[in-house]
Parts: sequence; structure tokens; C-alpha cells
Amino acid sequence: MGDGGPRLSIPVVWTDLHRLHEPGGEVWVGVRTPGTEVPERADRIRGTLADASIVEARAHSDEALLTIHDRELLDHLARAWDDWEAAGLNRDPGQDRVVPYIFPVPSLFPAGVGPALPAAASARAGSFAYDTMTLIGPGTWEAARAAVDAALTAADLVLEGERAAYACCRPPGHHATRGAFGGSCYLNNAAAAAARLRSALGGPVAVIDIDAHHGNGTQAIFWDDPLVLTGSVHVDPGAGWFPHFLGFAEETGGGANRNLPLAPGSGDEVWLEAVRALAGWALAGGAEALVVALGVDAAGGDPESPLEVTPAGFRAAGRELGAPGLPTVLVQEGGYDLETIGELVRELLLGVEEGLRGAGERQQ
Ligand code: SP5
Ligand code: ZN
Repeated sequence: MGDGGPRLSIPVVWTDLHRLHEPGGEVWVGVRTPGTEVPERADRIRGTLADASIVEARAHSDEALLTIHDRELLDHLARAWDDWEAAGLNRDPGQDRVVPYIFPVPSLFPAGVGPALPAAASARAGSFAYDTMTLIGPGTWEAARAAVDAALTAADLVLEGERAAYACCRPPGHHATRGAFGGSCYLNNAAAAAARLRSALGGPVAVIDIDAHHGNGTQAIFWDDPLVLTGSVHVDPGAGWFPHFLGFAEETGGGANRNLPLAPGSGDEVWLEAVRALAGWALAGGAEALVVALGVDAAGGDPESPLEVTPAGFRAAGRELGAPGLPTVLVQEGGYDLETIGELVRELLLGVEEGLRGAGERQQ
């Protein structure tokens, strides 16, 4: 960054539209707490990548999106805020975000009876949400849709010949399933990139998720697809961490899913061993391209996870992820310490460049 350190050569895909999503808080155990997934996150990351070439996210049609999400989820996200406002809920009772209160959990329904889409906007708010923390405001849909465009643009760059590309996008995506949203995620950006790569390349592709939380959305989306390998290293949900219900080692699908849960307090050594294992697993599975779900909330200073990874750990993880020498799309997920988020992403990206360079040299 002009301080004599290495220059970043991976292109960075960007859109200002991310700022339209202001979470406005998170309702947790019924209490509205400050939002963690804030616009400043992406702005801080971009600030540390000033030496990289910036590529504006290009608009993509819904076609790619419909291979990973149900039309009903997209329709809901696109209209939920307008419906909420039209119903007057922002004035009475005075709730300025879409917040769910009733949920159609499967055991509510007798066999053969499915959930209707409720007439009331207040009830529809729970039809596709699986938590109360992931609020919808006036610009949420536009920002989430633009984040998918950023991830797809990064995939396009790699298909056009870049060895790697990074989508500096928010809101994040890896907790969003085909039909449900939660965990600060609305649309699954990394899954969109993976689906695009798989359809363009025809062969297997892999998603490796290094966010501190299990990538349950990506796992669910590709559960029945042997051509998209999904691996995730994360804090053990069994130790009490989000997403609580998923992310256990037993969830292997048909063999194309791999979860490596780590004990709270785990640091560089165990975390890097897991990242290395996932990279080797993806390569052994025949992956022809790699998507990295790049959360940096495993960092020691992050307020949202108990993992203890250092900046040097992120650099080394980048080297492990670049070492297979695959075309690589990196998509931003979590990371909540505003003071360090940019530096951590930069270290990871520099590590990927080093790993790819090493792989190129070995091939010659
Ligand atoms: C993309 C991503 O990293 N999503 C992770 C969201 C996990 N949030 C879990 C929050 C659990 C409750 N936090 C309580 C905070 C109290 N102030
Ligand atoms: Zn996370």
C-alpha cells in the first residue's frame, strides 16, 4: 500500500450499492442490539486494497440466481420492505425494519399440508427467515442483489482468464439456503459464483468456506450436487455457536460435503491444518475451479467468534488455498472488527497470490 509492501494483483470487484443495506440492528433474544454487518465493513476493506485494480460489478440476469434460489425467496426479498411499509408497520407499532414474529417450522404441519403464504405482511416476514437477526430495510434487496452481481462478475473474470478475482461484497451470503435467509445473509453470493463456474466448466468445482461460522446455506444448496464440493472450517456449533443446528462433521452428504468444526480458542496451527485438508480434499475430488467463502471472523480480535487466528495465519491460509493452482474466485463473507478487517483480507489475498505463483512455478 505504498509502504514498500507487495502490490496486490488480484482484481477487486466492487459496487457502491452495498451501502443501500443498513441492517439497523439485530433482534437477538427479543432485544434489538446494534448491527454487526455494517456498510463500513466493505469500505474499510476497500481502503486497504487501494493499489489493486477495481472492477465495477456488472449486472447479471436472474437466470444464474434461479439455479441456487427458489423464485419465492427472491420475490419475498424484493417486496418485503414495500409490503411492510404499505401495511403501516413502520408507523404502528413503529418497527423500521422487517422483523419476523411467527415461523412455519415443519412440525407445525400435518403430512401433505404445506404452509400458505400469509396474507399479513407481519406474518409473511417469517415465511422465509430462519432467525430474527437478519432484518430487511428499504435498500436491502438492491444491495443483496448487487452483491450477487459482484460475485458473478468475479467468476466471469476468472472464466475470461484471470487466475483469481475477489468480490468485495456485502451483505454476505453463505448462510442463505435455496429458500431461506438468516445469519446476516439474504442471497448466497459464493454459491452463485460456484454455480456459474460449474456450468461454464462442466466439471467439478469446490467451495471452501473459511468464515468462522459454518457455511450452512452453501452446504444445503449443493447437498445433492456431486459436481460442487463444499467444505467448511468453523467453530464447533456443538460448543454453542451459530448456526447451532448445522455444521457437524457427520454431515457428509454423498461425500461431496466436508465439515471441520474446531473447538473455541483454536488458533493458527489447527485452523491452518483444516484449511490445508480442505484444499487437498478439493483437489483430490477433481475440482477444476475454487470458490473461497472468505470470512475473516476467525481472527483473534473478532467480536463474533472465539477462534484465534492471526494475520500471519490468514496469509498462510491464502498460500494453502492458492497452492492447488486452480482458477480461484474469492467472495467476502463475515469479519466484524472494523480496525483489522481490511488488513486480514489483504493478507489472505497476498497469500493466495503467493500460493498461485508457487503452483505456477512447480508446473514449469
Ligand atoms: C456472515 C456471518 O459471519 N454471519 C454470522 C452471523 C452470526 N451471528 C450470530 C449472532 C449470535 C448472537 N450474537 C449475540 C450478540 C449479542 N450482542
Ligand atoms: Zn461468520
